[in-house]
Amino acid sequence: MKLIVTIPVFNEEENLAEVIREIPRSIPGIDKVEVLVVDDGSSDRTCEIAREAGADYVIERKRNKGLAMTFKQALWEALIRGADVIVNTDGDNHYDQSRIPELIAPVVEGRAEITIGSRKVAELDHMPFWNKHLNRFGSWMFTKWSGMPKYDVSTGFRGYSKDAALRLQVYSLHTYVHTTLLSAQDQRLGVMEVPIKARQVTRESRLIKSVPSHVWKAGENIVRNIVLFRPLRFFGLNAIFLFLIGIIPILRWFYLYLVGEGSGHLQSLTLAGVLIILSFNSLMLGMLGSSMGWTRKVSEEALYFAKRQTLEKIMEDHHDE
Ligand SMILES: Nc1nc2c(ncn2[C@@H]2O[C@H](COP(=O)(O)OP(=O)(O)O)[C@@H](O)[C@H]2O)c(=O)[nH]1
Ligand SMILES: [Mg+2]
Repeated sequence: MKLIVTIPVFNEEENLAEVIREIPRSIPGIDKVEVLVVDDGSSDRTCEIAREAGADYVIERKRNKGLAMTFKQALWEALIRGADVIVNTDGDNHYDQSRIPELIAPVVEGRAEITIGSRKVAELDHMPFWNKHLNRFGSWMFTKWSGMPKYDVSTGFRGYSKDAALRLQVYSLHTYVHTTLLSAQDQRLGVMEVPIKARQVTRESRLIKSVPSHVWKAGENIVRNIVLFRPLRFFGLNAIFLFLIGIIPILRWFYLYLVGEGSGHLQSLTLAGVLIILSFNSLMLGMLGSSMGWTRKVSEEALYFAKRQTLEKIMEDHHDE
């Protein structure tokens, strides 16, 4: 069984060597551990440092395409190099790589297809105030909307089975953390949390250029992915909300009518009518989104089989060489 640890990086010359060196190269039950770095157009010495520190594969990209696309590529690059299990970690030394054996254990034993190296964000005393509270708010919204258990959604330290890596979809250009969890939930992949500790990172975040821009991008990402994966829940809740506030003026009017004061109240009845129409519209959008979801699932299934076949072919050709 082969484990490949993938690290998507962007200008990580300061910390990458330490990260790579800390990755355990022998793990019980695993025959081979390899490290694969995907560089996203760094302008510093990241690639050289990755090689010097012992990365088995360094994939260099000349142009920055963002973390989500790089992560997606990293999964595929690991698969075509024969990975049975994949761990993705960050290049900033935030996570303790010595926890990798614990992180992959449920995947290796077949108890889960995806594991999440979960930090206790509430207890991270070194996370800046705004990052921490906005992170917690984002996670709370995400949990409420998705109906998922309360995971540490924004952690990048995760383990994936080969099948999960083939099946996961990344519907984002910014961060992959939310979209992959929703995709896992959508396909009923088994997700488990493994508690880990995270270190303080002093360098500036590569992902969070400024707090408002990150809130905007991550917020947009979450909303779009919820609309994509849980349309009936999103629009249905909206429909119920609109219906409930729309029905109040009608009930009020009905009461007044019963007690003989039913004339007038045209304004509130008009508002009620508008709200109820909007509520039905929202429900219809939910139904439409849900129908489109089935089409998406069919395409995803077709893509999964195509990728699996391509992978088998690549592995066979590799054996023949
Ligand atoms: N490929 C790629 N990786 C990125 C980009 N931005 C951040 N990363 C990497 O993604 C990981 C997480 O980024 P980081 O700055 O630590 O994000 P934070 O921990 O959420 O603040 C690190 O390994 C970064 O090198 C990017 O634009 N492209
Ligand atoms: Mg980080």
